[in-house]
Amino acid sequence: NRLILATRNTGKIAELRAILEGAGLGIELIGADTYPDVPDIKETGVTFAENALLKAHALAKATGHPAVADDSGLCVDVLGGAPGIFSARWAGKHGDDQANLELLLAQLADISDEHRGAHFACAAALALPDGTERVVEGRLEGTLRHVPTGTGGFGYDPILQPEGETRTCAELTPDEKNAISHRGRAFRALVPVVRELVG
Ligand code: ITT
Repeated sequence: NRLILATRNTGKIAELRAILEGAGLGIELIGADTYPDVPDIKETGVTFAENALLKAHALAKATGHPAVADDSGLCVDVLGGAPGIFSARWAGKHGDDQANLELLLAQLADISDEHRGAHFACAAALALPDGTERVVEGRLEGTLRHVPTGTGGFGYDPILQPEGETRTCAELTPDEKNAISHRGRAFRALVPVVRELVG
């Protein structure tokens, strides 16, 4: 049996492989890049869960195999939850992590430390070719630094300091990040569901 990882984000793919292999799923994990002809999926949902399901269903239908998808983002308290589902294109161009992070820091320049609460959110969706679907969510609470620090991870990792940590997500090892992250939590919760529905 195959499980398609319905994402083109290389940072996510690396983390998903580590998380799912660590859970001992025993199913072959296939990146969406194996199916280059599947057109880009329009993320028209208004929640992480809706968008994750859209991506999982599109790949399951196109490939005839079960697919998991991740929709995720950074939700900033003082911005009412933004960038949220718009995290990947906050500065305009989809996937320009550097520009997104810089714009966000500029928007928060006058916000003091005690008001810099934020969390990462992740919806992990599973879809089968017959239309069966499941979705679970995970969060990582923290605060936002003023200056990016660390070289690990991707996206907004250099500015998110998890609760109880002195380092940013970009200073954690991959295993340390996966152990506490929104993505780690969501996909570990999805594992028993995959076992039940995919085998
Ligand atoms: P796919 O849709 O192909 O999965 P994407 O990059 O477009 O890839 P999203 O729409 O879910 O994915 O956008 C997620 C964005 O949220 C991503 O670009 C990052 O900027 C941010 N993000 C998500 N998880 C993160 C993490 O663990 N660390 C840092 N930033 C993260």
